Amino acid sequence: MTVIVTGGAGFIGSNFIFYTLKNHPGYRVICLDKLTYAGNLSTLKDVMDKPNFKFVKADICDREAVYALFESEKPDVVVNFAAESHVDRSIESPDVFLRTNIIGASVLMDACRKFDTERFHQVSTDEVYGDLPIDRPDLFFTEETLLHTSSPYSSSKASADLLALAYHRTYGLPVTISRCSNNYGPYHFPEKLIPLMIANALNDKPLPVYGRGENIRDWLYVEDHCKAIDLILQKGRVGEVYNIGGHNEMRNIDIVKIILKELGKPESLITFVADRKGHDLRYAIDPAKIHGELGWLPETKFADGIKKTIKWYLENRSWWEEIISGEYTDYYDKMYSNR
Ligand code: NAD
Ligand code: TDX
Repeated sequence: MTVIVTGGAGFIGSNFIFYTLKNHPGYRVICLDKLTYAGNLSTLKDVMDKPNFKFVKADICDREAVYALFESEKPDVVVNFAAESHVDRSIESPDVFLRTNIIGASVLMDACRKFDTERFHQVSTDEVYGDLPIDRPDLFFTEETLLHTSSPYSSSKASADLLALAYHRTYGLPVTISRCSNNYGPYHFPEKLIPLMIANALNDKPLPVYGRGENIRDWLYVEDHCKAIDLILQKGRVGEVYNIGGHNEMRNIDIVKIILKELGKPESLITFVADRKGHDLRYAIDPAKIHGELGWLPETKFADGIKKTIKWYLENRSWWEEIISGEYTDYYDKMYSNR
């Protein structure tokens, strides 16, 4: 079995590569990644020398490069994690989101058609459903919920989902789609809420909470997401969408307070800043379908997962310190200096 994992030098893709190599030692895994600001080759250093792993630097929008890779590797399965993934960046400059997240996905699907790949899995997000009201805890996103996006990021992800379903219906391409809630865990890029707050707290810098910190996200430990995708590849039905989430809703402010407490830092570091434009209020996944059909359940409780994550950031300071000392500093200044 040969699996191409796109975006495997990023947060979830790298964790998926580790999961796959560990749980399917007989598979060949090829990581295709452009190494944008969010991709780090150092993340993959422990698997680089494995005989059944290969890294290829390429852009998923580069049709020639993608076709050449498919021609030489003849993948059985393609899992597409490659994306521009940060909502705040999409608000500043949508273009690259449309290019990578939509055109890139279509190039990969064209390659799957051309080379008769047995499965194309599109890694999508709960953000395609828009948001839910904070005062209606009885409402959840199901696979039937209408797509109703808020940001250029989520619109680009929804577009790719629609394209994947269209390729299935029009060309019979064997696609599956998963829509997951917010992930956290090792190798999470420090522009996102949890790693940003850990890094700032450790450096005694202000913790910038958007609005009043009352927005709610549904957090899932990254390994549980990887396990769910693996199950969909093994047992999922083609043409189907599977929601992934662990009923773990939390307000941003509460997450930030947990991090401060765990690190022994004062709450006075919390700074309320201008809200995100179009800020989604609440995400909450109903995972009944993947539980009922595939038997998936999350294994890591948030209380344990956040401790493991903080420990990882403490033990792997060089990984994230290198990132926040590089060109990322310009981004941070631009986004937070006048907020
Ligand atoms: P990430 O930003 O950490 O990593 C993205 C990776 O894609 C990077 O390695 C980057 O170099 C690569 N990439 C970007 N553009 C590329 C291109 N044109 N060609 C090839 N490679 C390219 O993202 P992540 O948080 O790991 O998210 C992975 C996927 O999961 C995304 O599709 C995202 O929409 C989805 N998702 C993320 C979350 C979350 O909480 N992080 C939740 C649900 C779904
Ligand atoms: O500095 C911050 N302060 C803050 O209050 C940042 C970076 C975020 N926030 C808030 C905004 C959100 O309500 O925290 C919440 C989480 O923000 P992000 O980490 O940027 O994640 P989110 O916007 O929820 O999107 C994430 O989950 C769904 C991923 O980045 C997406 O790729 C995924 O699809």
